[in-house]
Amino acid sequence: MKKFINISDIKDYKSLVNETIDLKNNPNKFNNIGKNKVLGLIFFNPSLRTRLSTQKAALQLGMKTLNMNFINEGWQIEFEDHVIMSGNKAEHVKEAAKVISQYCDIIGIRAFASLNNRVNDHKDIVLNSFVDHSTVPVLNMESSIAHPLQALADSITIEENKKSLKPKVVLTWAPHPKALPHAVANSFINMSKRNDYELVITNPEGYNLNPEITKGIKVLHDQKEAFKNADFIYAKNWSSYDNYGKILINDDSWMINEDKMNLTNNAQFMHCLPVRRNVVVSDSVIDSNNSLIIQQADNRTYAAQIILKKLINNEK
Ligand code: AN0
Ligand code: CP
Repeated sequence: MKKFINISDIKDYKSLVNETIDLKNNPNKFNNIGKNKVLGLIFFNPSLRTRLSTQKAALQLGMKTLNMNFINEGWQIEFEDHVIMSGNKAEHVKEAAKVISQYCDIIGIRAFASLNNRVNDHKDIVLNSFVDHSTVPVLNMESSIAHPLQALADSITIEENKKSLKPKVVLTWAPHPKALPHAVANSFINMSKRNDYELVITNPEGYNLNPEITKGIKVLHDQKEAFKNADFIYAKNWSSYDNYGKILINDDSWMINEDKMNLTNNAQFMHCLPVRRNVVVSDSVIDSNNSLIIQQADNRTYAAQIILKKLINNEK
């Protein structure tokens, strides 16, 4: 693997899941393969889990890490070609990516969607500029359109907890006061397609996701109908895709609560975190024995570790 940008970079998904579970049972198995190598973690947005779990993954492979937070530490970077750089942006990605590549053997990038220009967000300009101009492998730590490390951790969590071969997995929209990106939902769907899940998406009208990604998947606007017989409820907010980046309604009747969980097949609750309690999901659901949120966050370490291993060794 020369880069990890999207779920499609994984060739054999099932064997990767098995390798990751194996690694979780023996996390120090490859503790020397990253010796004398450096992972650079570059953040254009905040993070808790991604920042710490990816560092931990690197440490467990014997790698060292460098962190830089471009929100308030770096020069403002220009990503457009052929511009006269007389404004606020002091440095072009062409130089920044090559310079960072000299200090790091792998570069992780976090760069969320702007949510104000769908065409540009689709181009995933920040991440792809680093792919184009770096001379070392690039790791997606959530870009405009994808969060594949989260999706890999989520599928490990489902594998560990599923009670049937083909569980019913429901991806449900939930309310949120801020406009959020589509990346987590997109990668969750792309990951589910690689697994034997019965995936159902439920969201209010106006909140359908990118039709190219949801093609062939059942989308219901009736949340309670969708919850029937579900084995896993994966909650996530996203802003409108059609009316790009906008909050159309913030219907709090879409919050996940016990009454809705009672419609399911004793489903387990999932969320990528961070989560707003009693907005997205009630305390009673998030604190119940059926909540998998902490296990999901734990699995982020092993997801990152297996991907770093493949990037270090250029394995399939
Ligand atoms: C981000 C999002 O929805 O993409 C990150 C999730 C991992 N969430 C927030 O900004 C709250
Ligand atoms: N789930 C996740 O990516 O969390 P952070 O935004 O805290 O990294």
